[in-house]
Amino acid sequence: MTKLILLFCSAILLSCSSKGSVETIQSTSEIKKTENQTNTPIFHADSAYSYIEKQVAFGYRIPNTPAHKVCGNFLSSELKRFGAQVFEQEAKLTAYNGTPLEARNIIGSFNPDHKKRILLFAHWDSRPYSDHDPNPANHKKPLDGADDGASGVGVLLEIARQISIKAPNIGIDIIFFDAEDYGTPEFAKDQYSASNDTWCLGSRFWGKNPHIPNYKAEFGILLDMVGAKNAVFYKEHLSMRYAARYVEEVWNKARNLGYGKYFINANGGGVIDDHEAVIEGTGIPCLDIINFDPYTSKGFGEHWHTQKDNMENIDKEVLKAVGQTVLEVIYTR
Ligand code: AHN
Ligand code: ZN
Repeated sequence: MTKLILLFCSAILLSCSSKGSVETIQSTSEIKKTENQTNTPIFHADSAYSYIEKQVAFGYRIPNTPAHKVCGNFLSSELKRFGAQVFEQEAKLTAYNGTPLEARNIIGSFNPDHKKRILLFAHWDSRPYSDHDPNPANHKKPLDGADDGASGVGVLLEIARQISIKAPNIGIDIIFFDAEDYGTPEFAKDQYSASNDTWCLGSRFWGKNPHIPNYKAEFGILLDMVGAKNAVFYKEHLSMRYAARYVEEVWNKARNLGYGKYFINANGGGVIDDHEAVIEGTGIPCLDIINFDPYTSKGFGEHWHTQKDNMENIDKEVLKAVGQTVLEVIYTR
């Protein structure tokens, strides 16, 4: 009898606790959800913006110049400060017109022993010419490169800062490539070859001589011109050819975060950029987040390779969209 009563009681208890546990399950799943949303650190667009200002304030980051040297030292020391193992790769390269360029690729590795890695990269040099400026008197003038160069680096420095605060579950390599933007200017196309390989000299060198032999990463993301007002990021051609599943992942994450107005869910054109040499040299699938609109005559924004590529054209909301999306990709792995 006592056994029966006990059984009866435990049945009531069980039903109570099971009811309770259902509630607990519901609430933990809710907690889990909010936890997941905050698992990804918050990208501080103000910080990325100041990093862009800082680079521009050094002056033109043109290889062989003092401003270039000082800016390179700064980038390297910031990566170290954030706990990265830093490799500096120096290379003597040759510009389209025969000018020898003292180039420097700057590489920061976080969690260097982890097998699972993502590669993030941008170019840190700025173009010595404004050859697409509407005023021909400006064609031979250097430009600030707030968007073209500094924006990608600024976003990656803020990502590095976030990694230093909270380590992700994977290894991250950040590469700042040099001498991307020394390609044959419009005004010299009759005199010199204007082939694609006058661009992206730093990444071409690294592709053939990676800082670690047989360097591998699951995939790579290039950030190029990710800071201008009204930027649009279409799915770039080479990226779709070699890294379609990662393009879809990045664009889906951006849309889910509410950045679908920047990350357009459509194919755009192909561009010459640093991802090509990385893909060719290492076989790592890479994608390019680049402001290129195939439905405009210039493709790149109106400010591209003009004197207007300055701080006035930098939009924190765009930096936020790109930076938060990339952080989401990193911290959901
Ligand atoms: C051209 O398509 C000529 N250039 C794209 C690479 C680039 C230049 N990115 C920034 N500046
Ligand atoms: Zn450029």
